[in-house]
Amino acid sequence: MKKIASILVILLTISNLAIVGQPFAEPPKTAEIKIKTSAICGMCKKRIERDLGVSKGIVNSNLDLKDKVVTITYNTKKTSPEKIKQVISKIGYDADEIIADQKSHDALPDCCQKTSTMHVD
Ligand SMILES: [Cu+2]
Repeated sequence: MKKIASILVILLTISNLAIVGQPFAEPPKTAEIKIKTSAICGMCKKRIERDLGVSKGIVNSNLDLKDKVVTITYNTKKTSPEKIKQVISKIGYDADEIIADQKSHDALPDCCQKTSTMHVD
């Protein structure tokens, strides 16, 4: 009878662990930020989302071409809004108060550059 009781305790402990998951790991700390960019077209959107996707600490990004605002979910332990803005600048786009890296911007296809007149609506 004692044996059964101890097996029950063990089983309960295991199922508890399974529910809690990793009991000692802290929950991932993520935050969301919205950054205004100088994106113009669908290529810009793809380029920014792709490059952000491979950047350290970025969990998810989605650029809305209507207002050119990219919504980014990031790991607060691995990156910061300042670093993310630098990443966007390095891709070739303005990010809020951070101006696009000139070299990266000039390497973009003509239609994606800020001076482009092809997309004026
Ligand atoms: Cu573009």
